[in-house]
Amino acid sequence: MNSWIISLSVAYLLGSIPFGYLLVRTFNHQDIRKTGSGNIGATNVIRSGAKGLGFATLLLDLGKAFCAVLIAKKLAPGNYDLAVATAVAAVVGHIYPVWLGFRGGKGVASALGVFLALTWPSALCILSVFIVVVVLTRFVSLASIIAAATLPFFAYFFVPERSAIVIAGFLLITALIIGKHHQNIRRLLAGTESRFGSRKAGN
Ligand code: NKO
Repeated sequence: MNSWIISLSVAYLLGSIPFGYLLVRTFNHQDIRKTGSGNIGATNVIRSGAKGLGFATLLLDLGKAFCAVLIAKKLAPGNYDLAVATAVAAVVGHIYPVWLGFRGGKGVASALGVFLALTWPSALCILSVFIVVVVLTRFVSLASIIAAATLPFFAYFFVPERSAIVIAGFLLITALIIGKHHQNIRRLLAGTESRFGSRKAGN
């Protein structure tokens, strides 16, 4: 029981570190939430003109989530239910950080981080889907939504255990990511979503 409490709270806290917001505030003295899409994720940091900070945001958001799952695996080796619940806690921390009034990112980089630690072949498949959609459409948001939708299938295929908690965890991560992209979905349907590499801010 102790390992559950420790893993889930450490994962939430790690996940809730808003690296995109912190890096842009520290180095560019701007509030990333007030530019472009207003998101604190790597895409919007790059969109704001801070390429280096954007890549750092991607790596740090991915890394914090990866570490959260590694800690769970160390605390309770072989407990896959706990590892998946911890993955959910890390993504929830990123999307709903207490520090930013529970208004955080969209969970894309952190989902990739947790799946790299949970079942890396599934992460590579999800990443491939993401890359194909970005190359074809240049919509990062659409790539994130489609990658998130395929995530439970790849994860189900590659996981060593298929308990109810594991499956519910995968579906929850997908639902959280797609739900957080509701404004992007509206813009995609309206034809006003900004494409990666274009200067237009996607409000
Ligand atoms: O600002 O609303 P926006 O247009 O920024 O952002 C939409 C975007 C938000 O997500 C991010 C995260 C960083 C994406 C950088 C892509 C680098 C490669 C990572 C691939 C992840 C694929 C796995 C997806 C799992 C669901 O969507």
